[in-house]
Amino acid sequence: PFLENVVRHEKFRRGEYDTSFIDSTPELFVFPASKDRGTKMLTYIGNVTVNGFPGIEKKKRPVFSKPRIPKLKYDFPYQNGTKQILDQNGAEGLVQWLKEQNNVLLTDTTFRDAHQSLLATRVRSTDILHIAEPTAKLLPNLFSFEMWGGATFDVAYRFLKEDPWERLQMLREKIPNVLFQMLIRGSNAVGYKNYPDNLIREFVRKSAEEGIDVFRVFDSLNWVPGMEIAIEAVRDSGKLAEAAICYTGDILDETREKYNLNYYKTLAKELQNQGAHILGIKDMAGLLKPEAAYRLISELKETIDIPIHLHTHDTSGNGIYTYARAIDGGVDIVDTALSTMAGLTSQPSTNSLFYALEGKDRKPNVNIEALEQLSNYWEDVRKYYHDFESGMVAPHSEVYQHEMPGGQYSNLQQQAKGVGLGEQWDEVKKMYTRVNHMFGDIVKVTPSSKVVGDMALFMVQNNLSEDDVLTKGDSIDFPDSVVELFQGYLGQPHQGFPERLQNVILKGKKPLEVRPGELLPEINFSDLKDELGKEIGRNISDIDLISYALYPKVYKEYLNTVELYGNLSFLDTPTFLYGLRLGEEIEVEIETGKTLIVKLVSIGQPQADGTRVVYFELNGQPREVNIKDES
Ligand code: 3PY
Ligand code: ZN
Repeated sequence: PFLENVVRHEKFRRGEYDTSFIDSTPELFVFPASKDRGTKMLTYIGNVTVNGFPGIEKKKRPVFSKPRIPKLKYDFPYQNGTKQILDQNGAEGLVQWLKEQNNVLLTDTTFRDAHQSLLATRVRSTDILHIAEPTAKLLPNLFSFEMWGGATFDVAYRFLKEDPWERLQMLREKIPNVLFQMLIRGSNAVGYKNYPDNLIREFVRKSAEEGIDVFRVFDSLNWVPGMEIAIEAVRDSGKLAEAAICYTGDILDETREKYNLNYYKTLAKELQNQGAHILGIKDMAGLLKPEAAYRLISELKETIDIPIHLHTHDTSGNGIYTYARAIDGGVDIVDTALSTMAGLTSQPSTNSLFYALEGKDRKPNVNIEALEQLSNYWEDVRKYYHDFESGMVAPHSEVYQHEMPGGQYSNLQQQAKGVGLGEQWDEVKKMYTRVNHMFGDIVKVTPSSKVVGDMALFMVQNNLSEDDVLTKGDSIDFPDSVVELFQGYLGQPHQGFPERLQNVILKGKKPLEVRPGELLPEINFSDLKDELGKEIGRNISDIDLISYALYPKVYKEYLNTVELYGNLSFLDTPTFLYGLRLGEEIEVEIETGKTLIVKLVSIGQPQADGTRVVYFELNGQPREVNIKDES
């Protein structure tokens, strides 16, 4: 534990400790082989082999081929990119540089939104880290990598049992030349509720310090006060504040007045005045039709003078066309994913966009051969996560009706299965549309989209119609998230809440009229440090504190898992998800240069107490662990 404290300490990480004693007294560092780490890992492998992985059907480990690493050479030094421009010229310098570019720039979302939207956010750090260096060397001209934030933060702790900060730190080492971008939900940070202002500030400060350069800040109701603190904190950290408007509705539909071109222009001006360096247009569901994109972008270019960054999802199949028209309209940056992680609920494919823009003067400056070879890697890796695919195999133009964000589709589907509504998925989607209508046509993006999803599940489960809700609402116990939305805890929707429904849901409770952050008490980090310190008995870092403050329960569960199984991020994904086949042998590099060889020898019959003995060889030595068979 002492050493763990040392290596986690910030001074140590920054290389400010004098560590010359390591060289002068090497005997201090001769340890008996840690049996413990080996046993912990075998316990995990034994458990997942016997009981399967939570949330996926238990089955024998499928046979996977080794992911293809690019054949193109990348054994040369990193070429300088946007990261160096920011570091040398500051945020304003980078904005100036952006304004001077003619070719459209790209953000690659493969490491974040693409898998959030296709694979329920389940892609593990190891799979990203393995391809990070070739990606950075072969695609040095990207604007940024979107690689953090959104749902990746809590999914890392909750389901992958790994530390998202470690992902950031390790990726930063392998990608020193291109900006790192994250998605932050304004006052909801990387969570689903409003957090105290000082936690938002602290989270942004620390994320910037650990390597995030561009913060895409949005509010789930497009409510500017909900974004203020985050924007200010990003500016204070010297990084780029990309304030984003969530696109909803359809500016081409004259019968839908609520979110018209003027609405977007007014918001864009407000965000520029708030201090945005870049305006993001976050089309989280992929509702922005090609001609709407052209009109919106060209009008916004006339309205504001900061660069514009467009994000869409390809659910309808129209994404490339939308980008092509946005590029005609003058958009500066667009978000795409490598082709084998693109399309459908994910972003449009970088590879396809490259070809679509051939002959155009603003086509992006990227190496298509590199794109194809990097895509091969992801084609192979994606197979590991097959059980998390949503089952969508073709474009869904129905998205223009249900308006469900790409990142929500596969997650809500998992949620529906979890409550036994897997078979009624079509009904849930229809209900989602009706709930949006009942709520007064709100912006639907995390967390407001989750509330719409919760209500849709609740209504399908309880067989409730819109009418039932309004007439029998007094006796209905609505989901907490729905009550909180109508209380104003996620902020205020454009044109307010529908009053009658609000009264039914709140049952006399008073809604908020101010920014929730103004009412929440600030976090006392020193008390929190004592509290957590008592529980986990080691030095507490800023990172521990922030993660605990954001997700107390999830973070503690994560720590318990690490206590039980050790650091699982070293395991390859097939073993992490499916365990081993009988007789199968794997190598696990538990730290640089230290590799364990694990072989599954046999699995004993269940014993009277419900456990089985699982027999392994660890580095050639027989080892056994007792595993409770949950079946
Ligand atoms: C998130 O907030 O995680 C999103 O991706 C919203 O689109
Ligand atoms: Zn998105």
